[in-house]
Amino acid sequence: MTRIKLNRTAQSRNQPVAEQNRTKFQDAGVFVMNLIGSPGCGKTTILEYTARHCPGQSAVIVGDVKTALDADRILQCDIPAYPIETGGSCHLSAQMIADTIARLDLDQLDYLFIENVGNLVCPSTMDLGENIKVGVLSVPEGDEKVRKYPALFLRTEVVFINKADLLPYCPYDVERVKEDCRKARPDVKVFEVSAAQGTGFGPWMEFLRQPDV
Ligand SMILES: Nc1nc2c(ncn2[C@@H]2O[C@H](COP(=O)(O)OP(=O)(O)OP(=O)(O)O)[C@@H](O)[C@H]2O)c(=O)[nH]1
Ligand SMILES: [Mg+2]
Repeated sequence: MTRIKLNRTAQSRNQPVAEQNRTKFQDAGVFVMNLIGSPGCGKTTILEYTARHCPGQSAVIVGDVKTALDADRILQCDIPAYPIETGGSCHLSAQMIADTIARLDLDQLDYLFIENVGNLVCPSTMDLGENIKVGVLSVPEGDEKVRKYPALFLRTEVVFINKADLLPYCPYDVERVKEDCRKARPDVKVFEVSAAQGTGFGPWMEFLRQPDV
């Protein structure tokens, strides 16, 4: 009971700031994506590939409990990256994004990618003001994640199935996962990729050129 009350309070504090962020993003004409997935599913590797091939000006905000290691990886792709150390929090908040974008010239950007803290639960209901949520799954995690974490997959316009190169070694029913994603959200776009090998990204690049959401 107490837990639900606390969650509601956190949400009600978060939402007005998320709306302010959204207005700033809309005014600047920047398309904002919030990437959510388990620790190690490949969010940063997907963003490294995306940053290198993005069809416009982009920047990345990277949330981690500790360290700026992932932001450093993005910087090495010659893309501006802004680390947020949450210091223990399991998700980013709209206020953390507001504080970070205060240092950014949004008018210069076409795309802003936000890598959330690795977690399939806590970030799913926390609005940051983004245009879309992007779920990231990976083959070695097992193929039941969409069923087990419905709160996230009801909200994701795009889902990656990453580490497709490991399909020969891991039991994973790709078609069933795609079907689960569509059951959760009929208009979802599912992209099967190997970020490590840089394969399967054509449809994602096409989507970025013309996001139809
Ligand atoms: N085999 C394989 N390994 C991958 C792939 N993508 C990422 N990895 C590896 O998976 C590990 C984790 O990748 P990251 O991109 O750091 O994952 P992350 O989701 O950003 O992790 P956190 O930020 O810690 O939550 C690294 O060792 C990557 O090299 C892939 O497509 N195939
Ligand atoms: Mg990462």
